[in-house]
Amino acid sequence: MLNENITIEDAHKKIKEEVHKLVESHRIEHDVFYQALEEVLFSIAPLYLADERYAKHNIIRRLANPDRIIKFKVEWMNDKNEIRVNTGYRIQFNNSLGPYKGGLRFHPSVNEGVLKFLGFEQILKNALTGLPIGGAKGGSDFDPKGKSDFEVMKFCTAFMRELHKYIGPRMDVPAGDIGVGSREISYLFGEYKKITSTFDGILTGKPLFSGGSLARTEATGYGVVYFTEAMLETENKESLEGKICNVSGAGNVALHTIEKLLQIGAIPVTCTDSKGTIYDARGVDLEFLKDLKFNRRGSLEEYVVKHPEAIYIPVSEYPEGGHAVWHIECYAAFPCSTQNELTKIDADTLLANGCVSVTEGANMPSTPEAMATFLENKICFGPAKAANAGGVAVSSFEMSQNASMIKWSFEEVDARLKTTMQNICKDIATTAKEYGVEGNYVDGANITGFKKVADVMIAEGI
Ligand code: NDP
Ligand code: 2IT
Repeated sequence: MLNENITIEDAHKKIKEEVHKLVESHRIEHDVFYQALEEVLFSIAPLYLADERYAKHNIIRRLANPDRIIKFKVEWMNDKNEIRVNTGYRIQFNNSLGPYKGGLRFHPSVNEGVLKFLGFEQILKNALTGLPIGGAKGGSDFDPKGKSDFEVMKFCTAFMRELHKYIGPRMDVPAGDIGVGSREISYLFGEYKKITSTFDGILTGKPLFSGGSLARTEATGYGVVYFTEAMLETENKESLEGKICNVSGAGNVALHTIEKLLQIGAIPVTCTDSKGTIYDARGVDLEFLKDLKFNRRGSLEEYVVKHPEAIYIPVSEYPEGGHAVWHIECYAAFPCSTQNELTKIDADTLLANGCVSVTEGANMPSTPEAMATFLENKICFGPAKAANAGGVAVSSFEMSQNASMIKWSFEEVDARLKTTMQNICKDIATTAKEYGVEGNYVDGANITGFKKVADVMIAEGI
C-alpha cells in the first residue's frame, strides 16, 4: 500500500536514486580493477593491432574475465563470545601457465574489485617470473588489527573451512599479502591439515617447521632491491650504494626492502604505516622496527620515543593530495605499502627533488597520473608486476621443494631469486626496445607478460 503523501513519480525518483547509489558504489569498488586493466591494454595496443590472432581469439575479453569468483561467508566468535560475520573471497583468474597462485589479503578495504585488480596483475607478474604459475588472489574484509591471537586463529580456521574446498597443490596455492603473514598462514595451514588429514603444500609462506622455504619471508623486499640494482645498471645510472632511499610501508615488503638496502650500503631514511611517517636522516633503526611491527604490532609513533632525533609526521599533517614520505629528498623511492599511495603531486615533488629511480614494492602504488609523470620524465621506473615478483617466485620455489620433499639452503634460494629478478629486468628491457619504447619498463613488462599468457591461451583453445 503506497503512502498517500508519496506520488508514484516520487517513488520512482527515490528508487532511481537508490539504484544510482548502488551502481556508483559498484563502479567505485571496481575502479582499481579498470585502472589495472586499462594500463595493460594501453601498453599492449601496438602488439594487439599488429597480430590479428589476439582479436580473432578474443583474448582481451577472455583475459579480463576471471575463470571464477568464489565468495563465501565466514562466521567466527570473538573473545567476548559474540558471533561475527565477514566475507571471504578467492578469485581464480587464469591458470594458463600453471596452478592458480597469489596471496590472501585481510584488510577492511578488501572487496571484489580490489581482488580482481590484484588477481589480474598477478597473472602477468607470475608470467614474468618464467615459472609455472597462474594468477589468483583472495582474502577477506576481516581486520586483524586490534584482534587477539585467539581471534585471528578463530577467523583463520573459519576461513579455511570454506577455502579448503577450492585449493590444492596442483589447483590453487594461496600465500600472504597485506594482513596475512606467517601467523595467519600457520593457522590456515593447521586447519587445512585437520580437515583433510594431508600434509600438502597448499599454501606458501609457511613457517620453516611447516614446510616453508628459507628466504620466502625476505623474498619480495630483497627482490625489489635486486631488480632496482639491475635496472640502474641497465640504464647506466649510479648504483644505490651510499644513496638516500625513501621507503613507504612498515610491513613485510617495506622492512625487507630496508634490510637489503642496508646490506648493500644504501641509506634508507623513511618508513610509514597507516597513521604516519618516520624520517630518520641517519638511516632507520631496522632492529627496532622489526620488533615494533612484527613482534609487538605497534604504531610508528613509538619510534621517536626511542629515537628523539627522528621526525614523526602524522597523516593529518601530510601535504594536501599527497604523502609526506615522497616530499623528502632522495635518490631512489620504494613505495611498499598499498595501491595508489603515490600521487601526481608526490611524483612532481620527487622529480623536483632530484629522484632518479622509483621501484614499486607494493601492487600498483603509483596512480596513473604519477606513473605517466615518471615515464614522461624518463627516470628509471620499475613497475610492480616486475619489481615485486620476487615474493611469488620464491613461493614457486617453495612449491618445488614441497613437491620433491627437499629443502634448499638460504643461499641457494637467494641466489635463484637474484637471478630471477635480473632476468625479469633483462627481458622487459629487451621487449621495450623491440617495441620501440626503450627504457619504458611498464610497456616492457605488460607486453612480455601478456604475450606469454595469450600465446598459451591461443594454443590451448577454448
Ligand atoms: P603487510 O601487512 O606486512 O604491511 C602493510 C604495510 O602497509 C603496513 O605498514 C601498513 O600499515 C601499510 N598499509 C596497508 N594498507 C594501508 C593503507 N590503506 N594506508 C596506509 N598504509 C597502509 O603487507 P605486505 O608488506 O605484505 O604488503 C605490502 C604491499 O606489497 C601490498 O601492496 C602487497 O600487495 C604487496 N606485495 C606483497 C608481497 C608479499 O610477499 N607479502 C608480494 C608482492 C607484493 P599498518 O602497519 O598501520 O597496518
Ligand atoms: O602480490 C603478490 O605477489 C603476493 N602477495 C605474493 C603471492 C604469492 O603467491 O607468493
